[in-house]
Amino acid sequence: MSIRAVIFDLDGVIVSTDEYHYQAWKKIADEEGIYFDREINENLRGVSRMESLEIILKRAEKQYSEAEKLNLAQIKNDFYRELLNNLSPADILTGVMKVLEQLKERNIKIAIGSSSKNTPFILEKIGLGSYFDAVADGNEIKNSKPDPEVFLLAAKKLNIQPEDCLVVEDADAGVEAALAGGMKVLGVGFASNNEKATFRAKDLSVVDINEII
Ligand code: B16
Ligand code: MG
Repeated sequence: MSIRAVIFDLDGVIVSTDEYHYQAWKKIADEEGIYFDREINENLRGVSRMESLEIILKRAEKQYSEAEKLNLAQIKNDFYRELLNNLSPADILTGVMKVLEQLKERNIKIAIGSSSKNTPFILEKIGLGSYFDAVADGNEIKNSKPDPEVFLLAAKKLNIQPEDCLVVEDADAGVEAALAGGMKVLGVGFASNNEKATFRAKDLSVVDINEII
């Protein structure tokens, strides 16, 4: 297989910020009296902040104006950023550094492709601020996953053709996005059950990247 670059999703693949997203949205939902649980939260994986809010507001009894929605998203993000302050290199998920080092040894390019506008902050907090060859994130795209825009942007920044890229994703929306972009995809975590993924694994600790590419 001609893989020349690996593009990693951030939240749920490199670091478990997904739990902090849940806690912050849960606080907003509780304050607004809207039902929200971990199962509904699974639908927010990989989708943008405003789209996540829309999914939560589907269960609201009242209609929210655009200004109210922007305000709620801002409050959520402020609380989420407070939670992110606890992040450190110790929060990098199991197996991640082993795989990244294996790829560097083989001169395979590595990038981040994340829907999160907090990507630069998170990468700094976990000590990987200048580790990747390219970073494409929610600040630079119009359409979030399942649209392939963020992964195509990462490939473009690396100057590698999409068909030569492998994406590592934890979200069904991210698996869809990678395939729509003409890339191969390794589903981990929640997406390890996604049968559309080219490869699947519980997490990166059980992956020998040299066997895949
Ligand atoms: P933010 P990923 C995604 O990150 C999260 O999975 C998703 O839950 C979140 O809504 C989205 O980022 C936007 O995040 O509010 O920080 O801009 O999985 O694409 O790395
Ligand atoms: Mg993710």
